[in-house]
Amino acid sequence: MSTQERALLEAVKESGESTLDRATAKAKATFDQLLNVVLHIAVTGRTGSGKSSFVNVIRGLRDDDEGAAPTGVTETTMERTMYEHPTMPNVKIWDLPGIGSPNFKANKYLKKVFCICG
Ligand SMILES: Nc1nc2c(ncn2[C@@H]2O[C@H](COP(=O)(O)OP(=O)(O)OP(=O)(O)O)[C@@H](O)[C@H]2O)c(=O)[nH]1
Ligand SMILES: [Mg+2]
Repeated sequence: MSTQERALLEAVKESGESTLDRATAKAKATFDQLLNVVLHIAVTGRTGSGKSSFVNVIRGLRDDDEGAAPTGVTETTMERTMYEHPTMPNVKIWDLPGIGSPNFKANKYLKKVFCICG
């Protein structure tokens, strides 16, 4: 038996399936599942710390490009906004308001931004 055949047999055994076809189908299903995973990344921090600028850089945009997150020297982002990654549509980047301003006090932040009640 060749090294390749031994490796194949070992892979089928490790998959917990009885045949190569079944192991292949299982691997494909797992792979498809992984491709469908949505990754949400939330960017938070103090007002004016550069969150929206960071989101734009991650998306390969300049601040004045169309579709870029608005940036500014005064408090700018007033509600959570989702942006898609340019090449990975399953990656969602959330630009959040700044924390700690009178509009978004630290102790009310989560409730106000995510409507988490309780
Ligand atoms: N010098 C410098 N300025 C930056 C940097 N990142 C952002 N800025 C500037 O800082 C200011 C605030 O940037 P924003 O990205 O709007 O900050 P923010 O955290 O989204 O602000 P809010 O939406 O108000 O919470 C803007 O004038 C940006 O151009 C940086 O890395 N260096
Ligand atoms: Mg902002």
